[in-house]
Amino acid sequence: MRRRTFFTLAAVPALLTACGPGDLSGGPEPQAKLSFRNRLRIPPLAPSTVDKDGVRRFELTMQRGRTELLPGKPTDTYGFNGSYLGPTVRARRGETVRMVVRNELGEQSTVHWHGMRLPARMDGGPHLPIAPGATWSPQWTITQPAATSWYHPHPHGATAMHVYRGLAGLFLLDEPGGPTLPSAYGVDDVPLILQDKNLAADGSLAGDPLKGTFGILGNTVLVNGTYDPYLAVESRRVRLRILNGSNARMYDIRFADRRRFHVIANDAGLLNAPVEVDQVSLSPGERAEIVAEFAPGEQVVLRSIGGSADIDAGDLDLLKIVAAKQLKASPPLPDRLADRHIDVPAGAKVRRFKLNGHDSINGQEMDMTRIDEVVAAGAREIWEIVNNVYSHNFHIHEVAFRVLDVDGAPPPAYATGPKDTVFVPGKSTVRLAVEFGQDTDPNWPYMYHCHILRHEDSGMMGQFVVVPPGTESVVPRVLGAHAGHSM
Ligand SMILES: [Cu+2]
Repeated sequence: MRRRTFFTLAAVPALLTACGPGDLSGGPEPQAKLSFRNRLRIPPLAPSTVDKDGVRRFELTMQRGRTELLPGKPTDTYGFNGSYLGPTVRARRGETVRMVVRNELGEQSTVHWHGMRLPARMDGGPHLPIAPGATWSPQWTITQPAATSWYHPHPHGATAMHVYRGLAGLFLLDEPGGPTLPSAYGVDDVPLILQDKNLAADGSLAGDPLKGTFGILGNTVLVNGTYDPYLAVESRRVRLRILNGSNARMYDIRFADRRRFHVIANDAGLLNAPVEVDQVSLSPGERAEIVAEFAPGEQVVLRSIGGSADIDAGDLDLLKIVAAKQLKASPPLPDRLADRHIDVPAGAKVRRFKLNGHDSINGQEMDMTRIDEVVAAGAREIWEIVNNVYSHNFHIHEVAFRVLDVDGAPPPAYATGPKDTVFVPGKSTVRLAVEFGQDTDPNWPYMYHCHILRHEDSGMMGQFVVVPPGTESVVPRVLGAHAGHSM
């Protein structure tokens, strides 16, 4: 009934932005106004089984398909267990999971578990290709706190295209005994995967994600693959897990009426306490969990406002939230959410990373055979990211970090939680307190890189290994073509 009412209200047809084949990357800004005609798709939860050894098994098949990104205009896309995006994997701290990944794309790819603390051989970076027709089955025990993580391909030089075509999914980590928060998936705990695309008039994915300064800055924003979406909610408080899954676009997210809401988590887990704001900014790869309140019967639009960065769009609608005439009560938001402190000791090691142009770090392009940094297991270090050019960001595999400062000033309170990806504005320096894990392997590296995928693919990436403390100086800095490695 509510749904019918909604369609009556929103009966005015939307005008698509002109987006012919000439309007490719660097083309028109996204359309500012939507009419919210389509119910937001919610990625299904991934089913799982328990193997004989007690390990929880998930199956993900990378496949090609056709998807109506624009209604009535099916286009060629990639997805996991479907034609576009992937199911939401959900597991608990303490569990051992086995991910059975089958590649039916007809071309090589990889699957990286973004935000996951795990052994380097399970990480799914560019050293772990899955050949066409092959299956890769990494497993690991989840040792980290609750977080909104995600998964996506990471084949060197082809990440941008594989993600752009649709390969991405959420990987939610729960923690037994955690705070009471909205957690009914798709009901009051709703994922929002933001992606911008250059959709041609026939609905096909246009643009070259490896061209221009930033690759794809698209003319159409999709949420969970849904164009022009609305979300119907039935409870007073709703948790939104927002992932910027775009190739390059930044979003500065607020409600159209500027209502305040609470940020409860950054990329790598809960803040120690909720932080009240009226806006959050997310660069590609970053996540935020927010809790917003709604009044019975109201409708409010979630928007991205034009910011000052060169990867911002102008003001644009993302999603309309339509509250039911009667809303269920929600438990109060807890005052405390976690007790986590990512600090570095006095005299901590400092590493500096200069981002150059769009294709190198410290003057060097990514080299699969070169180990750039050797880190002791369990280390706490300061990583200083120096950016003398335009917008970049920085993602470090395996770790959680805290942003110490941006050009000497502390980050906004809502961004002081555990993170794994950070925006590095043009002509700025960002310092991070980085917490490394205990899994060691001198032969298999983790990556750090710009998560603007055009830059990552072009070589703005480096490699580090984590080794037993005291062995740093004896680790070979050149990776041989040893067993299992594919260069
Ligand atoms: Cu970059």
